[in-house]
Amino acid sequence: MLTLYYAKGSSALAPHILLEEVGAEYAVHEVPITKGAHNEPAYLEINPKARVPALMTPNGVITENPAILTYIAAIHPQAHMLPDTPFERAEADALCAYLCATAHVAFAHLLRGARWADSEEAHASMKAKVVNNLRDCAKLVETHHLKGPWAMGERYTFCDPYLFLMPRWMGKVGVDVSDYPKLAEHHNAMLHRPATLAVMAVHGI
Ligand SMILES: N[C@@H](CCC(=O)N[C@@H](CS)C(=O)NCC(=O)O)C(=O)O
Repeated sequence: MLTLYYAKGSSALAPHILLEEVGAEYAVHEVPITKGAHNEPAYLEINPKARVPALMTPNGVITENPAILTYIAAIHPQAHMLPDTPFERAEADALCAYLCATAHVAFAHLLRGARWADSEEAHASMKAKVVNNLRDCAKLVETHHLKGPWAMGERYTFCDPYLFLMPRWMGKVGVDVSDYPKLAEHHNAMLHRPATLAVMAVHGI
């Protein structure tokens, strides 16, 4: 049995959608980060990083979206969510790494500046960079990481629900996804999948 620790509207949307897509047997456990539940001792025992998502598996806990997504894909081979060749697998991993280490971190500078600096002035300066940094990320992904209609081309794979998050981050700072036609088409296609809609309903978005 798998248990996904998630917060509503967070990046846990990605593995949550993938769990639905593959028809996994799973439970969910809400960790309301707006109430600080991710900093409570009980949750820190699950994920000492104090972040969601985390996935409890029969072998232990997995953290970090790229690792959680590939694990879900790997243990549900019938759902065919991994790319077919080692090269394509590396391309999909590169997209997930970029979303995790660059795009999500660029977005985090909006509200989490205290991680990197103490002064109000520094926080304001970091916030001011978010729009342009997310524009750069969107252009890069649109040009180099999104084959269309799905990230890896004709077939939906484990990285698509993660890519779904990017227009959400962009929208929070007023960057319009329609400026990026392939990304907009991808987002729209995601919004037509029953798994996406079912999970969005659980998250109340
Ligand atoms: N690199 C991590 C990032 C996880 C992350 O930052 N999650 C956010 C929610 S989207 C969180 O838990 N934020 C709480 C905080 O920053 O205190 C991953 O991809 O899983």
